[in-house]
Amino acid sequence: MSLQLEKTLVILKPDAMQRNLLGEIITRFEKKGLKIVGLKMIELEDILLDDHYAHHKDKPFFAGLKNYMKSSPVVVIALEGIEVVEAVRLLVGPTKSRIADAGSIRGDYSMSGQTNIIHSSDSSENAAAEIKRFFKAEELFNYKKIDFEFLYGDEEREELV
Ligand code: FUP
Repeated sequence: MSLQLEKTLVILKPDAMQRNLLGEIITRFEKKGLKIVGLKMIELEDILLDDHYAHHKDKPFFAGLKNYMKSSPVVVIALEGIEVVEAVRLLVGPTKSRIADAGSIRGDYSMSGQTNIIHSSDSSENAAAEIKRFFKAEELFNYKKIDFEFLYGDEEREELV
């Protein structure tokens, strides 16, 4: 079996910003052992949101969702690791925060299925498209991190292609 280092996209939404949760959430990713390869604060515009939430464009909550996502700046983060898309979805929890497991980010910090503080990519294909949507190539960093040999075992490191 071969393993791959992959990337995923996270958005710390306006409510994470307004509720002073940025540091706590970023700390969780760092402590988990995820490598931050891109990070910036941006204001989301209609054109980006129409792409990002294209799967919801006919839903009654679409206009409200866009207004919420534009209500203050957001922080976008690209994270790297083995099977990182799945790992981050588990850390984030399901859309409806009220039923998210305690210990997950939504489970610990949110009560809402709308203002649910964070987005994370739901598949490797979507992660690749979302990272391209939110980051320019020069905003993503390829660097060596000194904890790598302790975060993954030798078998996992050898299986990396
Ligand atoms: P998730 O992958 O968990 O972020 O969930 P979705 O892609 O299904 O939904 C994206 C966002 O749409 C949610 F984070 C919040 C918003 N949404 C609503 O406002 N109402 C709903 O009923 C479902 C989603």
